[in-house]
Amino acid sequence: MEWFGELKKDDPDTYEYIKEELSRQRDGLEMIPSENFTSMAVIQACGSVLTNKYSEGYAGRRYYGGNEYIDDIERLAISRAKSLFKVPHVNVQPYSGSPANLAVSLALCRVGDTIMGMNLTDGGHLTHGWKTSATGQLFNSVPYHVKADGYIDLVEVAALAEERRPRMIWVGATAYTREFPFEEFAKIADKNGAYLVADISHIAGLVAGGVHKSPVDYAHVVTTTTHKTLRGPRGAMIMVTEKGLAKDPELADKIDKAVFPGMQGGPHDHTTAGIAVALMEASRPEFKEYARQIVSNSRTLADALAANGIKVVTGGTDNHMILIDLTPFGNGLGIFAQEALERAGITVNKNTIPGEPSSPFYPSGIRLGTPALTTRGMKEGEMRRIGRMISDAIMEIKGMRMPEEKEERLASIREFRARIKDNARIKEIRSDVLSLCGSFPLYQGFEM
Ligand code: DSN
Repeated sequence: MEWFGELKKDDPDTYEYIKEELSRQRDGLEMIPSENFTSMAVIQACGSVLTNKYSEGYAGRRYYGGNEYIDDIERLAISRAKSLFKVPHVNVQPYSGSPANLAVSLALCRVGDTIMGMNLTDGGHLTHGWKTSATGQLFNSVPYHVKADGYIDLVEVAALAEERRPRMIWVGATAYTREFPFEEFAKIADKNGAYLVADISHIAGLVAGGVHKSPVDYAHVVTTTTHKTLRGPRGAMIMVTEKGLAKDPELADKIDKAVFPGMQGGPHDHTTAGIAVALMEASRPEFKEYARQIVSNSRTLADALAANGIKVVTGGTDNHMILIDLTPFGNGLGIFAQEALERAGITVNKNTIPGEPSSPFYPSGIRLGTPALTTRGMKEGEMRRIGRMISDAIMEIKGMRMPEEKEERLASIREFRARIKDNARIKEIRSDVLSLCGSFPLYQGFEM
């Protein structure tokens, strides 16, 4: 049977959109640091008959019949995760990172407890206590920050923990380009009797590949999404460490109960199968080389950008991600840089920078990374070429300014979007991107 043959026949509209998205992924440089290209094996597991099954509960303890093979799949994913990350307990059922983090918060804390996490506009994640997230509304959230140089302010973390005595401290971020100081966080958490929870969503593949320190000896609980550097399907895992079980022998049970029945119903078994496949792939020797290459690419790209006159937060990177500070061009210009790059076929996302002078919706930076390009096989030479393209595209926002009024802002973005379409340099970069993509085929041999 032709793969997608039925979809093409039954629902040509949906089929066409998927086909267009495949072309978009193939013909552009995907540089959102939280995205990646899974293997076809992962896609096949996710696109399987497992999507038909209900299996509330855990392996061997389900609320539905017919779960013999689902149990095998979930056990396989768990045992691979345990061995890859060297932890005694793993839950692979969270639908994604945000529910995983809320489940951990509910398992470890009571409503109203004090929690600490990195401030959102400094690079922290919504679910680490930001005011508009349930984690910021249910708990008394005390944010910590980065210093002017962009590195986490450990002196502030220690002082806040001592003063506010949090029940739980998050270490992890969504826009932080330096190695996380897990050991220093553990000292602070232990001294104040707090749980330390490491959210390694962004760096899980780097930890698995041995190019970022693992939090497992330091944190009580570790959460991660599975679709970023780990290169699996969209999903998440919660891991309980030996240190966590030593602090509370019932921790694993509390986490499992918080996921189901606390927060979720039936697990997405097709995703669990995709996670199992991705974990197997991440345990192969070639994944270590992949992780090493991601970081080398990221460092080379950061150097190339800096050499071309672009300001990089902290002056560089230790991981897969780079944060560009656009304030030398003006405040709140992230959207313009994102639009210019998108028109050139380079996908990044606007992002806040430390000490953000504008707002999360109109931030002053862009965030980009190398996991997906590294999956396509690109190396240092390509990063230098891409560094030049990105710098040149960013130069095209020179002279822009973000107006104060909302209506004026929207008009200004619309006007920029229309103008950048006909920009000669952006057109040149677009053809360079296309030729580069042609040399690094994606999902070769797969056609729709
Ligand atoms: N949205 C993810 C990211 O892009 O980093 C985090 O949830």
